[in-house]
Amino acid sequence: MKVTVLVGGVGGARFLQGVRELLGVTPFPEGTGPAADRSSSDHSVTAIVNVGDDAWMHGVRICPDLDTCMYTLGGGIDTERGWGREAETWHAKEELAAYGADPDWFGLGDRDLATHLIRTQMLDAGFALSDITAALCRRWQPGVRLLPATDDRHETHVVIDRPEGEPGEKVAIHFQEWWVRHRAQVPTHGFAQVGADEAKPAPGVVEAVADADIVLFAPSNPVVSIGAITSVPGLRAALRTTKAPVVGVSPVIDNKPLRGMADECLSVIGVETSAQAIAAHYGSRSGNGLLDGWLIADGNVASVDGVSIGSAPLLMTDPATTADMVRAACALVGVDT
Ligand code: GDP
Ligand code: FO1
Ligand code: CA
Repeated sequence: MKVTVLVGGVGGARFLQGVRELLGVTPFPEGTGPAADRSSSDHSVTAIVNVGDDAWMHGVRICPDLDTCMYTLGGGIDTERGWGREAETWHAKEELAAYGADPDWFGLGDRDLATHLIRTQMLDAGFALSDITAALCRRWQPGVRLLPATDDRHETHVVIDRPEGEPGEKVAIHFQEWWVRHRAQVPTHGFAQVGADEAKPAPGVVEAVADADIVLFAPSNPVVSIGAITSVPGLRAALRTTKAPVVGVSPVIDNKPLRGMADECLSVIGVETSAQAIAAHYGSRSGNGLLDGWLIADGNVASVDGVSIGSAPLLMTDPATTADMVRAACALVGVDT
């Protein structure tokens, strides 16, 4: 079976652990790693990963959601923080601060920096982000094919009131500045993808959607993770036309996101923080939207015409529990796992 999952960072990575637990490992890059020597799994899992968070900092390219997925699945993540490397040290950050280097609000860990240095060297040498990701995954063996949604620039920027500006004056800042520096606590008007006009899906992305047996939306941030992926030109059309059923999993339980600032993002686009409102925002494929199925937490309610609604425990406490959640998402549209 071919399973394709749209993912952001922490929520996406934990969901992928459940998918891998349920279906077994996918050799990635093809022909390498533990799964290559075993024909134990007839399944293949492809993750289409958000790149809207990506940024240049101190001359290196950071891809937080790709790295969060890679480190989580590869066993190198700092599980407390949810991003960056375990056993991290911060000497480079301290030295940069001693020089007064900008930005001083973003932390690059010493171990993590190695990933960014290799990525940046490969970008400079002309490699595509999708090829670089495959190269980095030779080390981490995530057991899932990780594809950036696009190899092109497609960064999320956030429109806020210009600090100390005239009333009504606005400015767009990079998503990381909004998220990390301002913690989303500034008057905010909207999101925009910089580069969206030119961007195209990375190689393999449209095929992964078109040829899938099921497409899943991880319980990732509906706005700046899933929304940023579906705004890559061609992605929405691929999702609307695939023969595979498309099933989303709610990132919200009892009207609260589990972590992160999904509620701030949702309120900017005028969507309530509820399983119902997020499902209505994604919409039904039988209408103009993206979903055939929507999995919500036991005890919650949602109803959208044309969308099958199911419920299950949605806390991703460990890969085995998350695997049950993935199984429930598949069963909702009659896909046996
Ligand atoms: P980010 O890129 O690191 O912000 O991570 P994602 O966009 O992939 O996921 C963030 C979302 O994951 C948040 O909105 C959380 O509500 C959701 N999330 C985190 N843990 C859980 C969980 O255990 N269950 C569910 N259903 N959602 C979760
Ligand atoms: N999040 C922070 O809150 N502060 C940081 O200094 C920070 C650094 C950082 C470096 C690499 C990386 O992959 C992620 C990093 N994050 C940091 C997390 C990241 O900003 C966000 O959580 C995501 O982009 C939202 O998904
Ligand atoms: Ca993210």
